[in-house]
Amino acid sequence: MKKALYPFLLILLIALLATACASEAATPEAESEEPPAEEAPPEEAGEKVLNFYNWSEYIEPEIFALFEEETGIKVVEDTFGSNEDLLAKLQGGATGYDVIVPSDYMVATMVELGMLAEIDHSKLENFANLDPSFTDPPYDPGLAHCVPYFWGTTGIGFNWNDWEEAPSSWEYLFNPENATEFEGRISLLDDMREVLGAALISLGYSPNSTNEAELQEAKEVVLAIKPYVAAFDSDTYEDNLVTGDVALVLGWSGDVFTAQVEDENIDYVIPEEGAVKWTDNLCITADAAADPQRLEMAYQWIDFLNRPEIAGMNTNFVWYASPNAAAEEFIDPEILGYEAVYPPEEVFTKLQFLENVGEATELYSRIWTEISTE
Ligand code: SPD
Repeated sequence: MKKALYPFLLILLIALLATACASEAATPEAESEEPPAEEAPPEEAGEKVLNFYNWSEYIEPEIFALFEEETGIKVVEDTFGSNEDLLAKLQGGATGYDVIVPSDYMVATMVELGMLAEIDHSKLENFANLDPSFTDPPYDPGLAHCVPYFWGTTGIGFNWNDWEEAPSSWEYLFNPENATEFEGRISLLDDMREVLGAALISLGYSPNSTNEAELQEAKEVVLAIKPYVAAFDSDTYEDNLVTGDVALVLGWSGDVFTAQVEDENIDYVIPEEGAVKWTDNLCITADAAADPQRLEMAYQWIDFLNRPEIAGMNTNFVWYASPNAAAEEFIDPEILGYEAVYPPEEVFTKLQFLENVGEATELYSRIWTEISTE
């Protein structure tokens, strides 16, 4: 054999050895019970998937794994930042969502539009765990369509490092003189009903006003502080409070409390003039209800979330109040005793739900667009 052939033979030998090792390594995989995903797409493998459309950062992630472990159903979560975004997405033709989480007034709107299934309470073993004060809300009498998931309030988040006294009136947020102190460090929710609702309350009007003159006044209130507003943001304001990028926010109770866990100087106040209270609700889409398998999985998911220990675990993570009375024993006593999460009666009476304002929704949208573009 010519010496010149040695390198080629060596390469051939190495290649043969590598192939042998590779096929040995592949053997156990080939014998494993689970075929690689590319050989068996989820549908063929019978993988059960439930599509959940939820507010951002609004579930203890471990719950997905617990549910899948028990039922074999994989929950795929997608998130939205406002009720209007949720509605637009569904009206835009998204038919794949099984369980969605609209707030009170949006439940009423979606029922009117025929977008939600009726709920058969007998399919929900844990329905009885709900606090009776949540079982007959004005937006969904008798909970015919949805099951409340969390409830909370919309108020003012702040950092004690910036304040000597709590900013306990809407005046603190909407007063431009005050706002100049926090130039660029104010954040408002990216949510037309919440922002205009707070401005309306600050003026002494109903947050559900359909009166154009009142809404124009509310618009001026918001525009007056707009130069000092860093962002209209519903997703990251709690992080920005922690970093100090914002000093004053219009925010949702639990989001601000999760910021407080990071920095104890952060606090939340429900203004003395009153504020918006809300529930977010687990609802089955009409699309899912048309398919018996999707419908069944949706019931399983809603019922699982209403198990006392799961609902308790969820509140301990997101810091929003649970409408599930049986969950109380699983909720951290610190959260239960926190008046800003579970407001006392005298504060509770000053809270109002946002309502479906019907045709005036267009007026709200127009004013919201004017605020955004001015
Ligand atoms: N981070 C999720 C917060 C969800 C709050 N939903 C409030 C809706 C009020 N209309």
